Order: sequence, then C-alpha cells, then structure tokens
Amino acid sequence: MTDADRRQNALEALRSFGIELPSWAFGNSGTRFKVFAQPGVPRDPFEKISDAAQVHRYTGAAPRVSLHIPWDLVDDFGKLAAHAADEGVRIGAINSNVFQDDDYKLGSLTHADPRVRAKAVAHHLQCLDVMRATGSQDLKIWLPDGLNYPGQDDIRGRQDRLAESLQQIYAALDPEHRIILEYKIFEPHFYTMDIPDWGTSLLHCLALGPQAMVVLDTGHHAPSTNIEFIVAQLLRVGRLGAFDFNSRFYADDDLMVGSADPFQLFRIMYEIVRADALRPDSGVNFMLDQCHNIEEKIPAQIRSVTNVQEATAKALLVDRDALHEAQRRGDVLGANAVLMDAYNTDVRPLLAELREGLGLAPDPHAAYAASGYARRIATERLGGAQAGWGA
Ligand code: LRH
Ligand code: MN
Ligand code: MN
Repeated sequence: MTDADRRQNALEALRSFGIELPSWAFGNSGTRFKVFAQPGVPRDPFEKISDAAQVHRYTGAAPRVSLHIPWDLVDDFGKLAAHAADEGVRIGAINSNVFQDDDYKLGSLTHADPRVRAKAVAHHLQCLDVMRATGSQDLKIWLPDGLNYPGQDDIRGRQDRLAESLQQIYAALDPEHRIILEYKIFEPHFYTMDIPDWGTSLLHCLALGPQAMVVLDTGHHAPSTNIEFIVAQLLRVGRLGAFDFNSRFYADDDLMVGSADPFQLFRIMYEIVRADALRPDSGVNFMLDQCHNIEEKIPAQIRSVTNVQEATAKALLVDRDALHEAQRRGDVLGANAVLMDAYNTDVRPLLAELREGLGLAPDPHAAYAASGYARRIATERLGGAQAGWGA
C-alpha cells in the first residue's frame, strides 16, 4: 500500500469515527477547593445538549452525548431525546450515580444491608427506563464502593454481593442493551475499591454474559500502567465496551484527552486500529469523561475531539506492512521507527481536508470562536448550573 492509499484509507475511516461527549463537561465544575463559575454555562440538561451539539457542529465527529442520572434528570426524557435530534445529536450512554446519597456511604451494589443493595439495583432499573425513553443502548456503571481500612468489611463477601446485584440488573436488560462496567484503582476509597482493575471488571462481565463489557477510563490506573496493553488484551477477548478518555498527571485528573501524553493516546489508538475496532459497529464506544475547571468548556471539548482525531489519524497512517515485516525480521529499531514515523507525521492538513470534505470549516476552533455562540449564551443564560462535581 502506498502513502497515498494509506492517507485515503485514513480519511475514509475518520469520516465515520464518532466520539461521545459527557453532559457534565458543560456545567460548572471544580475541585474540592473551589468551583469557578463561567458565564453562559447551561442551566439544565437541554442546554447541556445544545452546547454539546456545538462541538459536533464544528468537528463533525461528536454525534452523541452521555447523560448522568440524576444530574440530568428531567420529567420527559422523550422530549430530551427529541431536543437532541433537533440539535443534530443523539443520547449516548446513561451513567448511573450511586455516589451522592448517604445510604451508599458503605457501599451500593456491594452493601451488607440487602435494603441498600435493593435501592441501588432499583436506581439502575430506573436508568434502563431512561435508556428506553432516549434510545440509548449503554448502561454505564461506575461504583464508588470500596473500603478505607483493612478489616472494615469482607472483601470476598462484597464480591459475591456485587455479582448478585449485577446479575439482577443484567436480567432486566433489553436485547439491544449492554452493561458497560468501569473500574478505578482508588477514590473515593483508599484501601481497596470493589472494582479496582480491568481484571475484576472483566471477571464480572464474563460471569454476566455477552451483553456486559469493560469500560476503560484512562485516568483510573496506577502511574506508568501500560494502558495500550490492557486495550489489546480486552480487544482480544471481545470485551472492550468503551473508553472514558481524559488526561492525567497524578490521579483521576479528568483533563483534556491528549493534553498530558499525546503519545500514549496514539499508542492506544494504534491498538484500536490494529484490531479493526474503529468501525462504528465494533462495539467500542469512544467517550470522553472530563471536567473543565478553568478553561472554557465548549472550546475544551472541541480541543479534546481534535486531539483524539489527531492521535487516530496518526495510528491509521502506520505502515502496517512495513511494521509487520520489521517485526517478523526481529528488526527492533526498524519496527520502532515505523511506528514513530507515523506518530511524527503532522496530520493537521489531513484533518482539515476531512472537515472540508464534510462541508465544515477546516479549523473548528476558529469557526466556533467566530460563531458568536459563547457571547450569546453568556447574555441569554443567567445562573448556570453546576456540574455534578465540585459542589
Ligand atoms: C469516576 C468517573 C465515573 C463517573 C464520572 C463522573 O471517577 O470516572 O465515570 O461516572 O467519573
Ligand atoms: Mn469515568
Ligand atoms: Mn474518573
């Protein structure tokens, strides 16, 4: 295959590549020290979707928005889905939330008290109803459950209770639904989480059945974990359901994806391309899970989408024949050079061409800035809502 063919193939693959945006990225957020309010932030889920639609309008690559329940609770989810359609986007994954209720202090799906477990299961069944009303197919579960002290509760007993609770939720899925199960090494608990790693998530998914898949949040590992290895491994067994993309320097920083370590993002996307998992029907949902505490939210989401597109374009440009040949020969330096050649390619002209082919402006950042939308929402919206975080 020639360079020109690879370029054409990359354009083709990128045309149908979509990244899902988190509704909570558009509200005010912060750390436990301070939430900095921004002018024009959305006052309700309808306005969050309108803002997310701006990102799609200028990138052509962000067609879905994830919701978080109850942060995005509305009376009529059919109306919310219709609003999304009017704005040119769709509702994506529905995130459950069992981390802001006193009852869940010692656990939710793992809690020792069957009454609390039943309440947590019921919340997930409510999320399934939201999925039915919005046409969403993914129930995304991240649990805050865990322990702060050795001996606080029985580690193994909690796994058994978790398996049983998950089974109850799984039994309520419609045939087109999936559970996507997220893991996290620590926080809010510090001794152990009940789903601390991909192995634990995978074991629960395997026990549940084919409609359960693992979610990999790039900020949820120990420093220096080789994330692309996990990606390759989960793809091998067909259980990588989704990403929560973001960047981190220290812990679960939720910074813009590709800002801290664009090379890592490229290595992850190379494993995706290698497994032919970029296709919209591959079963991998490429989502963002980020907060923009000090930067403008819509431009930050546009930046995140373009960062993912750049890493993906580079991954698509890898000369895989040459790489395979060098690997076969045992040519260590040659193989590494093939990968680095692709990484060091400036793909911005390719992405400008992609956008022009879609009838978009070549530079989405400039196009959004010139649109006047930020000024309009700042005057039209007063008293913007807080994102779920950082109260
Ligand atoms: C937990 C998490 C999970 C939540 C989101 C707001 O740290 O990554 O995905 O739903 O943050
Ligand atoms: Mn996440
Ligand atoms: Mn997180």
